[in-house]
Amino acid sequence: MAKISGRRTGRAATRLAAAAITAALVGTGASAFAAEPGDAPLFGLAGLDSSGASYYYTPSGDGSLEKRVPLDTGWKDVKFVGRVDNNADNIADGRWQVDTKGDIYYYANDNSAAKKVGYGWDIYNTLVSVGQFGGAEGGDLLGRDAKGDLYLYLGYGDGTVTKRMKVGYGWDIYTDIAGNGDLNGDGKNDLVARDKSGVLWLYKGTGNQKDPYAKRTEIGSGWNAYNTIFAAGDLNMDGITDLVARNAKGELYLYRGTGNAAAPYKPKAIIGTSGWNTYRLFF
Ligand SMILES: [Ca+2]
Ligand SMILES: [Ca+2]
Ligand SMILES: [Ca+2]
Repeated sequence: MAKISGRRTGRAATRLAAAAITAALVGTGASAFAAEPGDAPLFGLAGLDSSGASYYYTPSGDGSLEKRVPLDTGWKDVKFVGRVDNNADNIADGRWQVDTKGDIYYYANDNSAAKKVGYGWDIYNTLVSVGQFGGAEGGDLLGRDAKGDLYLYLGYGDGTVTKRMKVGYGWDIYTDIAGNGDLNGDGKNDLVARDKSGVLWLYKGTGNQKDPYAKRTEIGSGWNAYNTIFAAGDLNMDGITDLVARNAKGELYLYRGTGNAAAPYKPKAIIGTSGWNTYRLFF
C-alpha cells in the first residue's frame, strides 16, 4: 500500500516468510512431513484487524495455532490480502494487496520495493489467491465482480499477472469463495463456494486455464453458521489443504482436508475459542 514504505513492508514480509518456514522446520518432527513436499500450501494463518494491524499464527503441526505475533500496522486501507507461492515449494513468496482505491500491489518476501500490478480492482467484491490454477508455476488470482462474473488472472511468478480471462458467470449466488490447494488428491488446485442457503460446493480444478474447473458437487449444508470461510492451506501439516471457518461468536474452526472429493473435510475441530471476530480479513 502506498502508505507502507518498501523497507518496512519488506521486514514484515520477511518475518512472515520466516514464520512460515519456522513452522515447516520446528516442533513438528519428521512424521508431520510424511506427505511428499509439494502436496499443500504451508502458509500458516494471518489476520488483519480493523485498526489496520496484522498478525501471524504459526501452525503447531497438530492443527492448532501458536500464539499470534504482530506482522505490521498501517494497513487500514487494505481491502484484500492474498499470499502466493510462486515457485511451487508451498511456501509463500509474497502477497498481493488491493487498497480502497482499487490499486493492486505485490510485495515480495524480500527487501524489494512494492510493485504496482494494476488498478481498477475495486470492481471485485471477492478475490481469491487460489494458487496455480491454469498457467505456469506462479500462483494465480480469481476475482468476482458485482454481476457475478468470475475472472482468472494468471500469475507470472514475479507478482505481475496476465490480462484477465472470464471463466464463469452466476457466481453472485455465493456468499464466500475460497481455495488454496488440492482437495481431491489429483494435484490440481480446487475451489469451494458457499451459497446463500449455506450449502458448500466443491469445484474441482482442471488445470486448464480456459476451463479451469469442473461442474460443482455438493459438500454439505449448514455453512451459514459461519461469517467467514478461508482456505489457509495446510494447517495440520498432513500434506492436504484445509479450511478455516469463523462464527459470529468469534470461534475459529478447522476443517481438515481428506483428499477425497466425496467428503473433502473431516468433522470440524475448534482451534480458537474466542476473539477471532477481531479480524476483518484472513490471509
Ligand atoms: Ca515459494
Ligand atoms: Ca484437485
Ligand atoms: Ca491438512
